[in-house]
Amino acid sequence: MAFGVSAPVCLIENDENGKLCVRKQAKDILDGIKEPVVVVSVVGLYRTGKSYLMNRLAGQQSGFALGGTIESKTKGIWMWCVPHPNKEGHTLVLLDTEGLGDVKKGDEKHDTWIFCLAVLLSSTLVYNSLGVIDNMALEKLHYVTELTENIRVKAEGSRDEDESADFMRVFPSFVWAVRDFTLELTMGGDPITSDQYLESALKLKPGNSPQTEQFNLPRRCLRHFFAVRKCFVFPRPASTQNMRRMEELTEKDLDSEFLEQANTFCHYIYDNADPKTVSGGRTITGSALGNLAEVYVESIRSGKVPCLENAVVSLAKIQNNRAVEQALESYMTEMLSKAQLPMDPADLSNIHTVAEKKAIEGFITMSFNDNDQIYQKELMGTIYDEYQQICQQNREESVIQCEAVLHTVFDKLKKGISDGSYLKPGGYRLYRDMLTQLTNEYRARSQSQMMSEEVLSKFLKAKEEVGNMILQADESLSAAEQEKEVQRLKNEILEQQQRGLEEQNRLQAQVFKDMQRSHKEHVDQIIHQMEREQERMRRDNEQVLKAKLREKHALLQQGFDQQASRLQRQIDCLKSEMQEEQKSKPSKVSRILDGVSATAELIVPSFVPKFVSAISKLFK
Ligand SMILES: Nc1nc2c(ncn2[C@@H]2O[C@H](COP(=O)(O)OP(=O)(O)OP(=O)(O)O)[C@@H](O)[C@H]2O)c(=O)[nH]1
Ligand SMILES: [Mg+2]
Repeated sequence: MAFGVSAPVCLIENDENGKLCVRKQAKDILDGIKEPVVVVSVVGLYRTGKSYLMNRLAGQQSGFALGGTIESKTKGIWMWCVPHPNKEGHTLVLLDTEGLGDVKKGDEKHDTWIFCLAVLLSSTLVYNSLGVIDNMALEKLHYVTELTENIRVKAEGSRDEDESADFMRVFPSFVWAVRDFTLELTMGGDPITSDQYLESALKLKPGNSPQTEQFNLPRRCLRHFFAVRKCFVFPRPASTQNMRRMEELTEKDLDSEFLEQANTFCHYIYDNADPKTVSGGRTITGSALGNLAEVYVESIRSGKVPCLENAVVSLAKIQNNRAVEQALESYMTEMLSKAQLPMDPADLSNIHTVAEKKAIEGFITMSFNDNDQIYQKELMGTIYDEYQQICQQNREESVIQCEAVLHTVFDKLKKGISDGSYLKPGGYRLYRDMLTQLTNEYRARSQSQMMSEEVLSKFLKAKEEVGNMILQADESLSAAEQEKEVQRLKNEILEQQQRGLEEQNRLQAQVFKDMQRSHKEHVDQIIHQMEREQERMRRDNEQVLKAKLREKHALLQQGFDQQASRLQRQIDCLKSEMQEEQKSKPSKVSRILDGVSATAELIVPSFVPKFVSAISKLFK
């Protein structure tokens, strides 16, 4: 299987001052990814075949550099973005990390941060180790026991009582890949699955002596932080001789059982690894992942503990400003390429509707925790202003075209006036007939133009004086006839002005119709997005709940009654939180509606929103 074309690049490494930094090349690649990302990272001790396993996930023989010697190879965190093999519209981001525990590095904290970053950036974390899952293997995984010191979920001052639920909700799912596994998977003579193998290795010991505590700690951390745990065991892939040149080996040179396991592992990841989300159930795109990496690395650089809640706030600011910018850009590009001014306002409105829909879609995918729709309202207002400018330009273009027609059509009349042809007895009749004939001709030639009547109205008003002059000069008419004619002329001008006004009213009605459509589009899309996020959040919570119930059951079975009842309290809390969340849905929706409608009213005073289809569904 081969589905990646790009090559791995370094995402995070030490700069010349020995501090972690995000590499621009990788950031640029992520910036270009506007679709959701499934992020799989691998961590583990150095020289354990991590890079090789990641290459298999990329469907490639080579990519992440392998080392054939005892020296550690991968430095920092490397990234490889490939199209997701079976989730359309998703990118699979593989993160290969520097091997942990290389004594030559002499910087323990560096390893800790690599581990934390892998946890923070991924949606699935693969822990890779050689041999068996025994106490030693778990002791080497001490990084999990330090997660609570090195990662904060909530911002300062709002630390939750049940921190493990917070971690569980935001942490990736956990996969333990045991390499060079030579044992048989049986327990008490019965075959067991690799998952059962992992769970039995994570069993807690009763008692609370310091030794027992030390034994239980990594196990408890794994059980408490990672709601979804999975294990795969792999036999040795090839002979020692061959393994030094793994990159050159074809499938037939590899052990068939290894191949089978590797395929099962890869398919498990493709089918089950979720898109990366941050607190609140929000799926993030590649570009947001790049920003997230920068935010976390920045806090580590400045000596702070990375905090998920703060990161989401920083990320939201960056993402939302960019989301508004890009949505506007998309709107303008679409409008400028499709609209050919002057054009029928209804056609222009249709182009605007499509362009706005696309822009909102783009905005919604990219924006982030725009809780009070602050940025979306900004987008709504700016698109409206841009659209009004385009409409104004459309009117101006239409005026230019109408005036050109007017100029050509009424040229004859102008000539007649200037050479005095109408200044004679019976001249007024001639003038009037000519005016009527040319007015009809003008209308016939400019009827498709929205400003046609308005332009004509101004023209006729300007000609009122000349008409009166010709009338006064026409001696063939009696004073009474002249008087009647003056009145008729006045009425005619008024009628024409009325036509112009009606034309303008039709344009105004179009503005309201546009606003109505735009409002509906914004609300529909926000609610749709909110539903997706809530669904995701509900799933995350249910996963946490299930894990806690499972854990409680296990604790009771092993006689940890006190811990089990503490867990029960956490379960009750979580359940009531979930109920509250469900109950608050209608009020959230009406807050959104109020906010967006208020913005629409600000933009177009006296705008009355028509309520939208999606809402009735939500109140059921
Ligand atoms: N024993 C064993 N060796 C493997 C396995 N997979 C790959 N190797 C070999 O182990 C060596 C190291 O593989 P890498 O994939 O570079 O290991 P790594 O964990 O990424 O190493 P670092 O980047 O240094 O941490 C290479 O020679 C591989 O060919 C495996 O399953 N078992
Ligand atoms: Mg490596």
